[in-house]
Amino acid sequence: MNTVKYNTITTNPEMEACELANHIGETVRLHGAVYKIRRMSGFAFVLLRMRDAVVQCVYSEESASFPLNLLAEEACVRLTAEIVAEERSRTGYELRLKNAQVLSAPYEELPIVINQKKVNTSLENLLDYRPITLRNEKERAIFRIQAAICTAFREFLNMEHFTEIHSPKIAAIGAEGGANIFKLPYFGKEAYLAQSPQFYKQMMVGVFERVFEIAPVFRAEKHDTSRHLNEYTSVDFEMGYIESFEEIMAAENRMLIHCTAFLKEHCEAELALLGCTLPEIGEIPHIPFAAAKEWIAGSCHRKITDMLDFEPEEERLLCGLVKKETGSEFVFVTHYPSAKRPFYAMDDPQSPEKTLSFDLLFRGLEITTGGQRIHSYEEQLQKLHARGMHEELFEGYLMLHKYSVPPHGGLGLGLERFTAQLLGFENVRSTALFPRDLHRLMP
Ligand code: AMO
Repeated sequence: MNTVKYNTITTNPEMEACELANHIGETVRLHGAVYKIRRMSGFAFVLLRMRDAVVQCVYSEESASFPLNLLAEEACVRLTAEIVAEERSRTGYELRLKNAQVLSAPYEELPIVINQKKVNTSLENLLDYRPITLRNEKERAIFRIQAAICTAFREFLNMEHFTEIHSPKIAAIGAEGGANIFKLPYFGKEAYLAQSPQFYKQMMVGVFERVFEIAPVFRAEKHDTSRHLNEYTSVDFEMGYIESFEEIMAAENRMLIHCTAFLKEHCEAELALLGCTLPEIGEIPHIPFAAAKEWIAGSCHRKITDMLDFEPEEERLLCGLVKKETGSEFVFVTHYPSAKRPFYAMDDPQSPEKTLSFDLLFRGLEITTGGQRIHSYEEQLQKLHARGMHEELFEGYLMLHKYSVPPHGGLGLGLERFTAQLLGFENVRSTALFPRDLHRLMP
C-alpha cells in the first residue's frame, strides 16, 4: 500500500494590502490583527494590521453578517470585504466588511496602548512590553527598515563577489582584547562569547578572498550608555589583495550609497511614517585622527585630554565641523594611534605609532571600525610579543599568517548604531529588537 501523501495545500488566496487597489469592485479575503476599532455613529472603522500595512475597513450592520463585538483589538482574524471605490478615502477605496472569522482572541486587555500614532511611554516600558509594543506601526517600521538595510548590504556584497560566512560565536579566545568579554563554562574548560568574527573572517580571506557576515557579537561592557549594548549585530566584511586600506573605505562608501538607494526604493512608507530623511551620500571625506583632534580643539576651544581616542562629545563636534565645511553627514577618521588599536591592526610603515585603520562617524557617532591587517607571520608574532600576549593561545589564528594570506583588511559596522543614527534615535536600544544591557535580560 502506498503510504506517501502529497501536499495538497494550495496557494493562500488572500490579499496583501498592496494588492487591494487593483481589485476595486471585488469581494476579497484578508487576514491580519485588529489594530484599532473606532466606533462612529451608525458604523465603525476597523483598522487591520496586515503583513505589509495597516488598512482601514468599514463596519456597518447593514453590510456585515456578524456583530461588531465579535472583534477585539489585537484579535487575529480572517475577513471578507468588498472593495468599493471611495473618493474621500486616502487610498481611493473603502473595505466594506462582510464576514469575519476570529482565529485567535486576546486573553485579556493589553497592558499598554499600542495603537496610537506612537507608543506614548518611557523607553523602559517600551522595552519591557516589547513583544506587543513592536506591533505599533512606527515601532514595526524601524525593524522593517533595519531588515531592508541588511538586505541592501547583502545585495551589495554579493554583487561585489563577497561570500557570506557563519563563524562560531563560542570561542577559545577573545579577538578584540580588553576585559569586555563574557566567559562561559564549556565542558570543563573556559570559553568565551565572540566579541567579533575578526579571526574567522581573516581566516576566510585565505579561502574565499572576500567574505562577509551579519551576526550577533557580545561585549561585556559595563557602560550604561545610550550607545553600548551587550549584544549587537555586527556587519563585517573582509577583503583580500588590497593595495591600501583606503579600498576598504571606498567599498563601505559604495555600500552605503547602495543602501540609501535601496531604502528609497523599498521603504518609502516606513521612512515617511518615521519622518526620516535619508542622507545624501557622495564621496565621504576623510581626515587623519591627529588632525581631527587639533581641528576640534582649535575650532571649539577645547583642551585635548586624551591623545589616543575621541571623547563622545568630540565625535559630535567633529561631525558638526565636517558637515559645515563639506555638507557630508559622514566622515572617515584615519590613522588611529597604534596603542588604541588591536594587535591585528597594521601599523603605518611611515609612522609606526599610527595604524592603517579608520573609523566612520555618522551624525556624531562612530558606526564603523576598520583597517588593514598584518599579514606577515613575523610581523604578527612581533606585535603579539611586544604586547606581552602568548602566541600559543593564537595558534589557530596564526596559521593564517604562517601559511600565507594576501594583504587584506575589512571592517565591522554596528547595525543598531547605524539604524539609530539613520532614523534619528538617541539610544541604540530603540533600534535593537530585544536589547541586552547591564539591567536587561528579558524579554
Ligand atoms: P569595534 O570593536 O570598534 O571593531 O566594533 C565595530 C563597530 O561595532 C559597533 N559597536 C557597538 N555597538 C553597540 N554596542 C556596543 N557595545 C558596541 N561596540 C562596538 C560600533 C563599532 O564601530 N573587529 C573590529 C572591526 C574590524 O576592524 O573589522 C571591531 O569589532 O558601531
